Amino acid sequence: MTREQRSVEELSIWEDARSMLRKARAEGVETAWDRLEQQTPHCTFCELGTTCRNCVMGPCRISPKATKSGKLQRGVCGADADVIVARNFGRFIAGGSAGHSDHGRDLIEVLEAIVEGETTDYAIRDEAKLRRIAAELGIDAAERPLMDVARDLVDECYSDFGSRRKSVGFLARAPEKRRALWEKLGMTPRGVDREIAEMMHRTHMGCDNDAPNTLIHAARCALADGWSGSMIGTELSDIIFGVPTPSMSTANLGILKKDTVNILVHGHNPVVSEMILAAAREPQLIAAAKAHGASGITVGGLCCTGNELLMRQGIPMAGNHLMTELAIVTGAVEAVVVDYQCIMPSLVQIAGCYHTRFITTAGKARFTGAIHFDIHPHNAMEEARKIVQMAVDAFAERDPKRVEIPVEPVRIMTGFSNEAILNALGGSLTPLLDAVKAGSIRGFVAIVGCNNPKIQQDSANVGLAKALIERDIMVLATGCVTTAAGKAGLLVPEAASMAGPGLKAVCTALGIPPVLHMGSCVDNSRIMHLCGLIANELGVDISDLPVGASSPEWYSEKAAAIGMYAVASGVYTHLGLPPNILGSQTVTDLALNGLEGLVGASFAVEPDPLKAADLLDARIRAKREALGLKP
Ligand code: SF4
Ligand code: MSK
Repeated sequence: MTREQRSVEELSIWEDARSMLRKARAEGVETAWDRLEQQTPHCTFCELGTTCRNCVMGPCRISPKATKSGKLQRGVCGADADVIVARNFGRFIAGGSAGHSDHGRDLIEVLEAIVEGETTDYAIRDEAKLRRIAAELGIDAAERPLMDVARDLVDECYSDFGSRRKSVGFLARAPEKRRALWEKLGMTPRGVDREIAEMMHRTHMGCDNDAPNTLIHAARCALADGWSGSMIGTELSDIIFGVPTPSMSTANLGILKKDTVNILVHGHNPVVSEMILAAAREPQLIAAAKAHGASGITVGGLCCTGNELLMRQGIPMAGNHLMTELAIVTGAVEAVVVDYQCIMPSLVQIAGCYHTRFITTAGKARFTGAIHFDIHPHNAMEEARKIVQMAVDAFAERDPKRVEIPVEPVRIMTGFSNEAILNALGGSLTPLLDAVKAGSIRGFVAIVGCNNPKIQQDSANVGLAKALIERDIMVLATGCVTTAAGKAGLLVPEAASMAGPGLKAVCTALGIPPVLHMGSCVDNSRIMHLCGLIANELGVDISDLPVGASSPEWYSEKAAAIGMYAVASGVYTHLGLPPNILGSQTVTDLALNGLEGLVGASFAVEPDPLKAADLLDARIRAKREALGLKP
């Protein structure tokens, strides 16, 4: 039976998305929403997490109904639903942790190439931050030559990926109480690759067959991501490309220009996209674009590599996860240049429907049918120039009759690194904490993560952000929530008018929005660091703070890893839809309740953004009361 196609209004809250969905339908272009309909209903066993493919005695599946005969209650090896669900979830978390952390490792390799003189395309742009981070990690950083310090920092960061440490380097940023708790629970992350490898080992047939024990290690694996792999990615990106500072930019599909060569950068790592942007700003390539009749070159961002460039370079954002296909449908994109993660394979086919060049740049993220440039630190700028030239040449093939740019861009404010926040506060957290104590800011919620076509695009991301700021709860945004909040007008200082009276007064005084853009997915580590700083300042644990996290429209393994490290760090975390764990009562109870007793925080699942706001509000209220503050 074919289900009736949903209206474009049901699929997204945005006019730019709706217009492009209509155009895609008219032009016969298939999108993620079409494929979701084809995939629905999903396999119940897989949704519940009770399928196992970990060996070839299977695959096995566990019946959700407990039968009298006990049939289909255990896999061939004897694993029950609890074991299978926990193993699957553990591997899911390991996948996400690997994605963020391998991204972090790529930054170490770039820093190493700088130190060893293998590249001149990259440089240490923030010497002060390099010395500060090095000193924090115990390296003698004061008087020695910069490259000697940088070399030691490279070694220090690589060591975090190995097996010889008792705990990863940046863990010292967490409050002492938290670290003691992790130690007691066997959750202290020792090495990024070690925890990921051990997760894979534990979930092999015949290893860790105790669901809670498997989940403890899943938390440890995620903590290695949040407090090491991602944190290294963030800190080294700042050192190489600069610490973000507040600036203005624009967002939505209106950032594409009818008269410019339009290049979209997509993926996560700024290593390639920074070079594309630098090449696109070179006079000879701008002249080449003009020779083709364009007025210049626009570089726009998609997903998190867009966030990285938005934070540091102020580039405009074309869209978030579910806008990636639709951006090409405008017919106005000469090239989509990707690195890795969250890049739908369908982009190859959609680009093929237009004049768009789909260009891959990472050996670990090749797409059949794409144009590939193998980019490394030694050849990055040279290859970036070739890519931009290719985009310029493609402009001649653009069909103006197929171009539709549906909206005008909206203004957004970006660049809220922790350094920028501290700077805005005059160098100390005290004014911020005073506002929290006075109740002007009742608390903070980080809204992070993706889009998922199962949810009307950005309805929950935006609905939750609006509901929280109305209650004087400041929102911190990263990842794909950024463009959502930006399009809703929440990332400008004027949005203070949408906030409750206390938050409104603070934002107006500081000239900042009530929703602060703090970066990409790996930059959630900035938020963990900030939690550590605030907890240390107050002399409490992170779980005592009036804070929460939410991923209302998440889809990815990486988002699950972020949620897991947030909870394990003591941050109550809302998810708009559940992971595939509901087939195990034990695992579900642990995630929703049991973790509270262990780590002082748990997950909550709630699809309705207003009810989610109630849950987060209640949490903040309780934490404020416990700190002796008015709720
Ligand atoms: Fe089946 Fe056990 Fe093999 Fe999984 S590990 S496929 S449950 S026999
Ligand atoms: S890009 S992980 S869709 S936030 Fe970081 Fe967006 Fe989610 Fe990817």
